[in-house]
Amino acid sequence: IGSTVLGYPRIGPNRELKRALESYWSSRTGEAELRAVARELRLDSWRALRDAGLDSVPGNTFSFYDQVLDTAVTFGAVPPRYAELGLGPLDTYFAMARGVESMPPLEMTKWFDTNYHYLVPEIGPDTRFSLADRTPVEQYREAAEAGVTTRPVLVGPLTFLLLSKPAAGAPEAFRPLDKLAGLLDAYAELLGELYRAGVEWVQLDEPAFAADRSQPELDALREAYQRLGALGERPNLLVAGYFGDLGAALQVLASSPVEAIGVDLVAGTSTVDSLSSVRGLQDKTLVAGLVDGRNVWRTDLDKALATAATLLGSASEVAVSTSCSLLHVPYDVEAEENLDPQVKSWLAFAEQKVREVVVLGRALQAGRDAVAEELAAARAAVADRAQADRVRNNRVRARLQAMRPEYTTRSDYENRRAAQQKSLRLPPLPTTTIGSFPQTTDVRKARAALRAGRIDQATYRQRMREEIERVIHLQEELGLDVLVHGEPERNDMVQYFAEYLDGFASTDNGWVQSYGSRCVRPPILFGDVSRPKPITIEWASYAQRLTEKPVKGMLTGPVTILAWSFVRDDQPLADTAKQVALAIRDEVNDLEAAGIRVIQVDEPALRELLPLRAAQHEAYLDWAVTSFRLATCGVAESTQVHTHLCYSEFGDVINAIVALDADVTSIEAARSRMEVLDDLNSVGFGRGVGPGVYDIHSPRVPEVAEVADLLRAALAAVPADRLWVNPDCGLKTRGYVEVEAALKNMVGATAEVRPSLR
Ligand code: THG
Ligand code: ZN
Repeated sequence: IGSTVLGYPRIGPNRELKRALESYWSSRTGEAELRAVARELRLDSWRALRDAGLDSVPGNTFSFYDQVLDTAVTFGAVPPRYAELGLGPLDTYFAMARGVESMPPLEMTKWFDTNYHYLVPEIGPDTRFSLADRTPVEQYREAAEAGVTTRPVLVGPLTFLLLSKPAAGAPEAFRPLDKLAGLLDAYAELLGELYRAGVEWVQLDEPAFAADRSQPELDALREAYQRLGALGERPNLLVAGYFGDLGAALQVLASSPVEAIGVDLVAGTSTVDSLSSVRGLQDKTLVAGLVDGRNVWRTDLDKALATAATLLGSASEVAVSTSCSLLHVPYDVEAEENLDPQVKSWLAFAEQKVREVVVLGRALQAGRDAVAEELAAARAAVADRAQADRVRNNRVRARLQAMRPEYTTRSDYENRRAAQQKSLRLPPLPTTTIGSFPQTTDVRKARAALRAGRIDQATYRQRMREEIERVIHLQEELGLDVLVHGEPERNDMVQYFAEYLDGFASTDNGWVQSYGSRCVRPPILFGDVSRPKPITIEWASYAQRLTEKPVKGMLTGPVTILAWSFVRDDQPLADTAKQVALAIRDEVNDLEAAGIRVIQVDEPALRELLPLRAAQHEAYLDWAVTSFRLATCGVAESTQVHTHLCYSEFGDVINAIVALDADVTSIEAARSRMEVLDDLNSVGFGRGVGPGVYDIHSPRVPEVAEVADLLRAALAAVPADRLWVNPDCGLKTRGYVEVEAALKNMVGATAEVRPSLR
């Protein structure tokens, strides 16, 4: 294998795929145009990877939406309700991904601990796997015709089933893993076809084994790779496990007949030490994930080579690779014209990481002298970053050193509640929204015009003020109780804050796929964090001056800012989190001083950053909770602290939600019919809660009766004096027509339920 990467971005260096998809979805272009764009993107990246000098080029890394959805389609696991729509193959695929008028899409959730989302396949006792689609074979041929030999990449059968959920109506005891044997038959058929097409190597991704797995799951892994390994006609198999240490799964794979194992030596911090006790690696290729596939720092090549040297005896071949697919980083740092040159010199995006892998591979094959210049350049960059003044801020460090327990505690909740009620005088079942209102074309245009220098600051601020005024008046007309300014000035809830904080850099084109055609531009957190001046006070206090009702100040919490940024790798995440928390604390305190009596600090990514292994949960939750409290505990009793958490799977973090000690917590619960409220009760959550009374992820406007029913259901679990009424997430991605109608019904339902409380 020599040198390789486990995967590559596919959205296009200038988001060509995003544009082609959205144009196809809006019927501005047809299938042929979409397929032509996709083909060009594939050819460009295959050629680029080959020309960069990789010994093995990954194939089948393209997707029109998501690789897990692709796997489901390849093996015929299309739920009947989508097949029955009677659409062509591509539109059936998009119906599963995005839904159609008559049918919601598959559920979407986070891919391990990344900010990428996959679609959750539904597997039932009746699912019949088959080789239903031959895209992996076709793309191998497509690359071969263009003169590039590729190594098709597939989601592994275990990871596929472990990420799937039981289809509705499956018996209680059914697990998707029960269908492994049938799925392996279909994989076997695909491997046979790939072999006959001339494929030499196939990569099977099994990141699910970087998380804790039961003995039956490890047994299933053994069974699967014994079975696939025993096939007579098959390519060589590379099984890649990434996002952490493989633990016991590494021995299972080493004992199996697969030819190569890919390990993540960046997130898998104990893998190198464990290798000496793994039996059976001697006749295999070890694909060493030495270059971080999901962060943007230049690799310390000397250190990587030293690590590689310690591996040389443990396997028959040591190949060099990225720790995981490069899907999680932007394409090319050279495209950034406005990045500070010093910070830029410390960075490597996907293209640069491919170069690093090639250099490491050459050094291992031909010796360090063969790449002396590249090694020297990397050494200089790493040394420059290590001693750079701008990375350290002694004031921030001293502040954290001086941190005392009272920085992270508030007075008793009952006292706070009384003080807040006196100040806010809210009716029972107070109504509010999560913070953002629809981002109109005008608002986006104004932001773009400011960036491009077509309008000046004063004009821009005037536009934003007009929008805020409109949103405040709308909320007053609707009769909401706690208002928001609507966040027209924010592009993204993390990027916006990063642009105003010291220690962060922002990119112009550093897009990373989040789901489907949607991308984010994660900021780069390179140094100690501080807030040079207030960020949101001007907008919040402008909004507050327009109304008698309380306006809620809206901030993003420290954990979410970390989760959705590229973070520094030169200090513990916990330390970085506390620095961010101090900056947010300054903003919280300034909002209070400006007369804002309700302040919401959102932590939608609290669950996402939870480590994959349970042994690390406690340490993570400890610093996550401390950071939130550090951000929010600087205010008076009478100031009401809210938080908002997305996604309703709280199981592992539910105690942490209690520990955040927010006065009011809003969560997604509309889709789970308020079940989360019982979970919260079971851990003694006795604070205000806004369970989200309608699902904003669909354009459907809820009926008054429907919302009233949900409110009554919620009142069965939460006393009236702690229940809040709100949509289940921000309204940014919706349109005004449906938002006005939905909020009107929400307020109407509240008015209908309130009299029964007296
Ligand atoms: N911000 C960031 N990460 C996130 C979210 C976020 N991860 C989880 C969740 N929210 C993902 N959701 C989205 C929703 C919409 C978009 C991206 C992620 C989106 N992006 C625009 C696009 O691709 O066209 C670009 C936005 C921009 O102009 O900055 O619509 O909220 N960081
Ligand atoms: Zn949300």
